[in-house]
Amino acid sequence: MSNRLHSPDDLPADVARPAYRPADHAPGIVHIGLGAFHKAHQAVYTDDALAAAGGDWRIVGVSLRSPTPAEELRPQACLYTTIERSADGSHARVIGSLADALCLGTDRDAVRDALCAPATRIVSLTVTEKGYGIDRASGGADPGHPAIAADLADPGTPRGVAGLLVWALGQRRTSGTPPFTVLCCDNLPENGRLLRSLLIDFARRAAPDLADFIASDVAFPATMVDRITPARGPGTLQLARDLTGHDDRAAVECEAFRQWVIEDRFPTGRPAWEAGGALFVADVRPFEEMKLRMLNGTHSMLAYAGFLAGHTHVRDVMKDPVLATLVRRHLAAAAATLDDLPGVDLGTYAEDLARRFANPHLAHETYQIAMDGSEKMPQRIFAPAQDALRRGQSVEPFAFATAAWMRYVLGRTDTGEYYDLRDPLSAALRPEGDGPASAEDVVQHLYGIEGLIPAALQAHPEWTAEVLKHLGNMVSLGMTQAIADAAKQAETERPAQRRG
Ligand code: CS2
Repeated sequence: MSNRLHSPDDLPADVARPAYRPADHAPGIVHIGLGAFHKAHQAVYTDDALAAAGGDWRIVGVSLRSPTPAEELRPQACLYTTIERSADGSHARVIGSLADALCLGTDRDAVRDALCAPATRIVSLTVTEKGYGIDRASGGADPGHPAIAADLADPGTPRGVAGLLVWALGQRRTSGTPPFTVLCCDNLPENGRLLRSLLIDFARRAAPDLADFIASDVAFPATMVDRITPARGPGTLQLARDLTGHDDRAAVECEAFRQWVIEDRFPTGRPAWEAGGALFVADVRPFEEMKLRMLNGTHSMLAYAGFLAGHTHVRDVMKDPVLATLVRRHLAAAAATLDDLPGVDLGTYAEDLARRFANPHLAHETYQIAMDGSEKMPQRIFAPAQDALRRGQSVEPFAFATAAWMRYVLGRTDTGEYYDLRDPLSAALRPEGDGPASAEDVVQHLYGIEGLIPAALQAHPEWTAEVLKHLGNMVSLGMTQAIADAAKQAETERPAQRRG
């Protein structure tokens, strides 16, 4: 007999489970991007909110392309296990906040119904940075993005985020249903504002009468989300079985830490996410900059340098004393670009991050974080680098991170192994030819990609000199030696100071 997870009742005593009857709560949220991060983050906060305050706030999860999440979840009543992994051990918790799991490709009518339902008051999203099709320079829609192009050509059968949301907002307006609140939960700078400008611009092109309505009537609260959630590894499902006694094909592993800072602008209501520890604030931006620059920026630096130095996981990078020195230097340099944030000690935040990265129980691959660099580098590395220049601080750590990314873009390790770049710009990023590339050629090539590296940085002689120095070392001496040289230099520098 199958022992598939199917009920929250039939679990060992030490497995946490919903402190409410899931079936008693109707859906109120549609979430687009039914991946591990959503299941480890927003769905957990919603589980806490339902337990504390009830309400019809369960989630209809939608994946745009892959039918796999729905296939995994539906046979188990959309229940799944989160496994928190820390020095305290592995703690299993079964989550009941997902009410249904759909795939746009195969369940189009059900997705449309969910988006149009008056009960749906929030549409939240985690589709990764590249999923939206935002032209960062204009803030509008990028007509070269495949989903934007397809949806502009056929707005009645949308496939992508902008097309789908604009279509649904149009349907709701026609039927007199109030619009839903749109909550972008991806690691983008000012994510609410960015998604708003994307939808307004998309509407201008596809449904012009909706643009002003979206601008005036739809709320796009900004939010900062945080929980390290590695892609599921081979041991995850076995661990779920060991802990819960059930076969759970949808289990996720994550760290114990989680944080959610949200702008409190939900005209049609929201779950009591504060019950799970979410912080509601008037201005998310300082929190978001702190997280994007310190956590994500350092992550990207250590992913490129670490991957090329032969480290598979973030925890291995942190065990390498030379790279660990560069991690700490980067954390301090990123902190030095931030304004004061009342109630937050950035030194403590940095120490906590170093500890979180070192978590020996999480198998978080450097190759996973290295993905989509062209979408991540601007807010994680280039923006703080520009602020460092403005503040008269050293750009060395950001130049090192940039050089490591540029070296990664070459697509081949020092020992000659090829790897897939996994970046929407990969065809443009990799310089022509397979022969050895000089640092100058690589920098010139990447500087020439429109809208990627800010012109102000390119024009700054100190910046380009630092990037060239590090990239030159990486190309000629190899990654290990270049990292060792950079760390030696870092040890002689004064740590980055925040200027008051
Ligand atoms: C990581 C993030 O893959 C990446 O680019 O930097 O997914 C990171 O783990 C999360 O933002 C943590 O909240």
